[in-house]
Order: sequence, then C-alpha cells, then structure tokens
Amino acid sequence: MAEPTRRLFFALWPDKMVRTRCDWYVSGILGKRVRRVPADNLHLTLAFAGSVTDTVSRCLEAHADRVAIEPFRLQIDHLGYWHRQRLLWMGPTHMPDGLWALVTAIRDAFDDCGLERERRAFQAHMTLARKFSAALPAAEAPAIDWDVDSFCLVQSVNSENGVSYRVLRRWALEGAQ
Ligand code: 3AM
Repeated sequence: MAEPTRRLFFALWPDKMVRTRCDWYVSGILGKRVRRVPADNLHLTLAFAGSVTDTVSRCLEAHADRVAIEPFRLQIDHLGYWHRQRLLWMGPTHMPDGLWALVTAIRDAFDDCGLERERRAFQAHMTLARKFSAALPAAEAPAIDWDVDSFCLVQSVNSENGVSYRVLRRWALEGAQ
C-alpha cells in the first residue's frame, strides 16, 4: 500500500504582534467587502514541498535541523499585485541575506530529499487576497518590521471550509531563544 502523504511547505510564520499589524494593514486597505486571507493564515512561504511521505518529511526535517542562519529583520514595505494569478500581496523591497540563505538551504534540502527543486526565482511575499480583481487599492505602502527568529514546517489541510494550516515544527534561527 502506498505510504500516506501530507501537503507540506516551509514558511516564516509571523508572531502575534506582526500578524496583528499585517491584519490591521490589510483590513485598512481592503475593508470588509473583499474576501481576504484570514489573519491566522498569513505567512510567507519559503518553499512548497507538495504532498510528501513521512520518509521525505523526516529527510527535510533533518536538513532543517542543520540550518545555521542568524536571525534577521524583514521590512514589509511593499504592496504588490500579480495579474496572472490575481494575487494581492505584501512583502519586503529588500531581501536580507538571511532570507536568501534560508531559501537556498531549503531548496538544497529539496534536492537532497528527492523533491523537485523550485526553479522560479524566489519572490518574498505574503498573500493577502486571491482571485482579487478589484482595482489595486490606492494605499500607503505597509511599514511593518518583522524580526524573524524562526522558520516552520507547515501542513496545509484542505476542507470544505477552505484551507487551514498546522505548524508542525518550528526551528529557532541561530542565537534566537
Ligand atoms: O504563500 P503563497 O500564498 O504564495 O499557493 C500556495 C501558497 O502560496 C502555494 O504554497 C503556499 C502554501 O499553501 N502552493 C500551493 N500549491 C502549490 C504548488 N503546486 C504551491 N506552490 C507551488 N506549487
């Protein structure tokens, strides 16, 4: 019988303070009419693994155990829109070295664990709304400082109520508590 799988991805998971600030910003620009990503679901995807077995998941976790990257600050200061995906997002204008290093380490882990490496250039973003077809809000850019001190392995669960996420494991960045 085939080994069961779970749909997994690595992400930066905002703490409550950052999450609340993001949510204030989004509700300020979109109001209540637009269906947006619920505050509890806001995250920044590092790499999407897809449906993987426990064997692959353990391999990815073993690689994540060896990541040695210091905490870094992300400035969420840009509101963006991708026309093709109709996706409204916010993210940093400047990519800190630590974030590049983290994405590279995870992409390398995908290689080593037999997953297909993501070939697209990494674009740091937090999805705010999908299937967004209203005019891009004429909004001030966000100004949210996020001190990133950990990264997470997350399970994505689809149900009739929509997608929900379970943080399965969290790794502190080097030197973080
Ligand atoms: O973080 P964002 O919103 O960009 O769209 C999914 C979400 O991206 C993406 O993984 C993130 C966590 O669910 N995702 C879902 N299926 C995907 C796939 N087959 C995918 N990314 C790449 N390939």
